[in-house]
Amino acid sequence: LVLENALRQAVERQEFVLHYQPQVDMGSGRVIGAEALVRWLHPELGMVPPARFIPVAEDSGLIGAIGDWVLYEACRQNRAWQEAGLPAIPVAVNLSAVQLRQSELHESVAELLRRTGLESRYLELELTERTVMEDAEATVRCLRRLDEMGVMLSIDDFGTGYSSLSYLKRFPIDKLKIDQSFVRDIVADADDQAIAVAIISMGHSLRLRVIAEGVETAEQLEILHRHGCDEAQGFHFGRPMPADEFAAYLARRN
Ligand code: G
Ligand code: G
Ligand code: MN
Ligand code: NA
Repeated sequence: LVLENALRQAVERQEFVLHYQPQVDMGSGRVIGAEALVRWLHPELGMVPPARFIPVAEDSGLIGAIGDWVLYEACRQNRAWQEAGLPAIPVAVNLSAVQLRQSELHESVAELLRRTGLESRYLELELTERTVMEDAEATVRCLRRLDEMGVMLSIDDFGTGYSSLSYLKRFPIDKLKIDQSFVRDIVADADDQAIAVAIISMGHSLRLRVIAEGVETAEQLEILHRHGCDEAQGFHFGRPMPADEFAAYLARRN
């Protein structure tokens, strides 16, 4: 409850910032995306990680206001980068289950794109495997509307839940994100490697792009690249960083 009250104030006082983590094309080495990750800078507690406050936000209903702000800020920032002449890349925003269940989600996303002037193809929405499978029929309808608008869609933490393959086929998604738990020990653990390879192969069979999360070393990268993984994200390329640092990184790398 203490955290919930502090979070309520944080919404009013605008204590949130977004950090951005690069996503890199394995073939060319170019930055082809950025994942926006929210940070809460509390005046006394310091930086509160999202893993601590997002669940509180979901239970208290504050996720609506926080999620709206995150979406707006990511789109506004991405549009500003484009206007400053930086290479145009999509920004990926994490959506919680509560946000996906809003019946008017596609309308608020359309309104947000109008307001910020960002083209829909430069917004990507990340949904976890758990979130999309929770109410798969409703998810299909919702994702179809977003897909028709031209928004990119990806499944986050893939491999940690259990997707029905028939639903995976019906979701109009663009990308699978291999969960970092399979990447961490991919060099030494044959089972993790087998799972990652299976996800890449299945993703490609369904004509999806596949990105590996949590890539920290050149050895991990080499194995993933050898097995045809399309993209990578992780500390090996860059940590989540403040907007100005990310802009400098993007300008330097591309
Ligand atoms: O940022 P960090 O690397 O600590 O992220 C921890 C978790 O918080 C991840 O599971 C990430 O998806 C989630 N997260 C980060 N930013 C957001 C956000 O804006 N909305 C939601 N729903 N989850 C987020
Ligand atoms: O669940 P989601 O994929 O949205 O969360 C991303 C989380 O993973 C963030 O907390 C981010 O800081 C973290 N992360 C990103 N890259 C790496 C990495 O290379 N290693 C580790 N251990 N964590 C990472
Ligand atoms: Mn994510
Ligand atoms: Na993830």
